[in-house]
Amino acid sequence: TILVTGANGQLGSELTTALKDLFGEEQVIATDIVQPQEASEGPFELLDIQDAERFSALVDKYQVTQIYHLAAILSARGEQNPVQAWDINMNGLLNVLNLAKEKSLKKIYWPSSIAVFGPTTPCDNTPQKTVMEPNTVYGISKLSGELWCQYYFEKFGVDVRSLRYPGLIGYKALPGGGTTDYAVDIYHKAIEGKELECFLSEDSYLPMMYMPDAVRATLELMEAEADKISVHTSYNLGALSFSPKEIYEEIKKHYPDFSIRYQPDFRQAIADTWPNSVDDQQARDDWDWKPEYDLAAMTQDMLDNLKKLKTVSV
Ligand code: VAH
Repeated sequence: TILVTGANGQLGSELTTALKDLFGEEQVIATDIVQPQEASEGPFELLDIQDAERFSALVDKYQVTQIYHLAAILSARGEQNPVQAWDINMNGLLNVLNLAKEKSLKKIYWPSSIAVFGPTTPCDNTPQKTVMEPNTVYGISKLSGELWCQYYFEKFGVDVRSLRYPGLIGYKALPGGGTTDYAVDIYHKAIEGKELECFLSEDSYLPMMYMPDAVRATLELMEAEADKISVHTSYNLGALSFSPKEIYEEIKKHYPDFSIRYQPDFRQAIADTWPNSVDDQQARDDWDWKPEYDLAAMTQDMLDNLKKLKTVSV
């Protein structure tokens, strides 16, 4: 059985569905700190990832063999309350790693992020191994988390796998509290006929990825033979890179009247410290990673699906 934390989140909701499709509804236990807004098929349990006792009890109750630990505080929200973000992100991960060690769980998945890089990192085609001096609490927690994952692998043989996701863009659930959230919001605004007030400047390049690629990458990494995995911190994972201006121009091809206003706020300073693009050769070599969606294909698919969803809900 697989247990997913943060299952209501932007990534969690999509990965939970994909895992259910693969392994069966009853084999995937969705957990989150709040009830899901829409009831879905299959088991759901409330779980605060910092509650080690309840976590352990759930693992026993469902005879869990794998955990996808997705619950976390994202970059922008983390800066509002740094110590709390650190506690949630680190205690949650350490609870998972300890459970894996004590109960000999088969596999753990834990997402890292391009936020592990910082102002001193080379920002174009950022290498797998490079200078890492993140200056957000989220980035610090992800970098520390990567090292904890490697530590548990080396000392205790825990099979924990991880990807440094870029900004993720999907139509099913909204992100919450990230620096890349504008790239999801922009599609909603275009369809609603509203102007986007963009919290990043027009030329802020960031690495991004369409959700189907992110979900596929995750499942491919988790299905790969253990001896193919050479990186035990976290893999760089690339797909596309664009600026607010470029995604805006692409959407304008579909909605010529769409307008955008640039109003950079504190998130600009975060974006400025992150790469423009990453080198993901190691993931390509080890387990054959290859992205499918470019900006045009993603935009077409996002708009088609969002339109469908909005018509249903009206
Ligand atoms: C954030 N989307 O903005 C997350 C992230 C690539 C960045 O991990 O905080």
